Amino acid sequence: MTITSPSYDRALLRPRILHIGFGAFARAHQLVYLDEVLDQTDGDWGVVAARLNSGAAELSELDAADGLYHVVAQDGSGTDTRAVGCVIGTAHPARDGSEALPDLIASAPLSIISLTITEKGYGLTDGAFDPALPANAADIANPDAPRSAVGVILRGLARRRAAGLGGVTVLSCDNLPHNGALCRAAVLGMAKRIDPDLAAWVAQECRFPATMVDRIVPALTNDSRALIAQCAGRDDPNGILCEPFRQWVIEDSFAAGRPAFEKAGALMVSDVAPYEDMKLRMLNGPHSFIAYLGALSGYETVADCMDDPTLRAATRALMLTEQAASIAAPAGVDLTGYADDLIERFSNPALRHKTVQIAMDGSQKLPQRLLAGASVLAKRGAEWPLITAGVAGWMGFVRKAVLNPDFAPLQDPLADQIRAAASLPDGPEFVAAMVALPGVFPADTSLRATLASPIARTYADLVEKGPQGLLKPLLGAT
Ligand code: NAI
Ligand code: CS2
Repeated sequence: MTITSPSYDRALLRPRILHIGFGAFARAHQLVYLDEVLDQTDGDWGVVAARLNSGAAELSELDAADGLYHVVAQDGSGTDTRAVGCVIGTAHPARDGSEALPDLIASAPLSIISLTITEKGYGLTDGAFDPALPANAADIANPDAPRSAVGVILRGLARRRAAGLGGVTVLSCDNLPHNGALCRAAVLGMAKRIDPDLAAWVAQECRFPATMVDRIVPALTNDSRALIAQCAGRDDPNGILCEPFRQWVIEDSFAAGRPAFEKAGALMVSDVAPYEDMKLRMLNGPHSFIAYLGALSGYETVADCMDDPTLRAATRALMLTEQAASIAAPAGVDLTGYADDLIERFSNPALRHKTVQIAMDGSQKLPQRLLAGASVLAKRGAEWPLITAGVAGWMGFVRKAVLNPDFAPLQDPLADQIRAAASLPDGPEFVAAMVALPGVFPADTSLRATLASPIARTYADLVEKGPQGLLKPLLGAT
């Protein structure tokens, strides 16, 4: 059993980064990069790991372990275990009080607030700050006791400004297109409604770089926890299992310095957009396609789906004939090779990445993962039958989850509206109600109608013939 442990002096670390959303992904991605940077450069880039909602007990367990936790990377050929040491403290409002995170943001050493708060955590609709969403409305009405991530950040920034300190970098690491700009829109959108002077200060002093983040990190299960215990030599509730592959592309625009992320292999660039588009459409779109059509086929994991010849071929065809055609590849990237590597990564037998996990929050994922590519193809007069099959799969999945809770839980911020749609007769009425959900299909009415037009027929095919019966003829046609 070999464990790579921090080689740097942990006593030198100070609270320079606040990570909000210390879930599965951050543990295996941003914090591993930072750990490797520290191994090479020493420095004082310590992290305070925070969560806003659940998970206070796990954070206390992390404190009890002196901030050390384990990341196990595994594929068919073996495991690699790392003890990560960059966490120097934890914060949770329910445990430490509502000023705990703003206190940190307003402290002099703090330079970066990094985020993995899921797509829904930004409080956006159609890519814009939505003041009507309940969490946003509550924080606008009561900015001194915020509950949303954006409200907490603003409360901290307001105190930072009052203390005469400079701005910080807010580093979104969520799977959103142009995540830096969207994060900025969310923070400024709320700031303008709370205090226009604060909004002007944030716009001037803070930076919101875009990032493309990639590493497949399934939620911890009893099985992965047992494997981590075996590899780490102790039970570790904050440990995580992931694939060996990782990628991070970061817009090099920081307000108050940054770790030398490039030393751990991150690509620092001036324009992240081509990488974001490639990853969201080639990886995440097919991931959602597999999640919905795979779950409806009775498959528990992504790797199980890749063992099914029809789903495997359909996923690759979706990548190469539709999604790849909708993007401009980053310089030097061969999209066929990228697609083949993705199919290999999806086939990793060790991860047991659940289709039902990826299926959650579909209303927040479909726009950038599937409908964005369809929009490009539609404007060009090309066809998008596999994307349509994925969208029909989403509708079939959520309907089945509403009507049969033993099949899968319905987890989505629009769950109430989805339940209302699923109470309609199965067929065109249900499909039309799903298309009309806020923020999923494009706001442009003509484009929305074009994208929606093939879906009722494809959905009917899915209901009548099942995923295999729907996909096989599409493969013949592509
Ligand atoms: P997770 O469920 O382990 O952690 C999610 C974190 O977000 C938790 O701390 C949770 O409390 C917080 N959160 C959820 N809703 C929130 C809200 N409305 N406001 C504030 N915080 C909220 O999930 P995981 O795997 O860490 O993924 C998080 C995000 O990271 C994903 O949604 C995605 O955008 C991104 N990501 C995940 C990858 C993965 O393979 N797990 C890979 C690439 C990106
Ligand atoms: C997945 C992603 O849960 C999901 O929706 O599609 O989180 C995926 O694992 C990552 O983006 C891989 O980088």
